[in-house]
Amino acid sequence: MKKLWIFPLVLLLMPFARAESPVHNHGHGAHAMPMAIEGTGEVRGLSAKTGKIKLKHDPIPSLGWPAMVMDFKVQDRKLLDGLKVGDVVSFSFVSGEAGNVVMAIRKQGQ
Ligand SMILES: [Cu+2]
Repeated sequence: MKKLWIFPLVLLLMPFARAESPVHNHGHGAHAMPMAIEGTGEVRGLSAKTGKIKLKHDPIPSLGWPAMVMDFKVQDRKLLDGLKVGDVVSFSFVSGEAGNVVMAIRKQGQ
């Protein structure tokens, strides 16, 4: 009769297996469904208030995107600290149901 108690045990453990620590949610996780995509570009605008950044990005072949100017959300508004219009950046983002969300961004050469 072992199976009878193993099943509830699995159910009990599931919430722990599913919980994702926000600390680890930085775009490198193998657990994240949308893969982080790398890009480079130039900052055209940003708003810490709305948590958005406008980037003129280079082509992104893995998505079939040509170079363009577009808005991204940022995963954390702190990512915008120290950035200004005109900065050349490399960044990683995920493209999914929540839109295009920058997970990491840094000035090139840093
Ligand atoms: Cu684009």
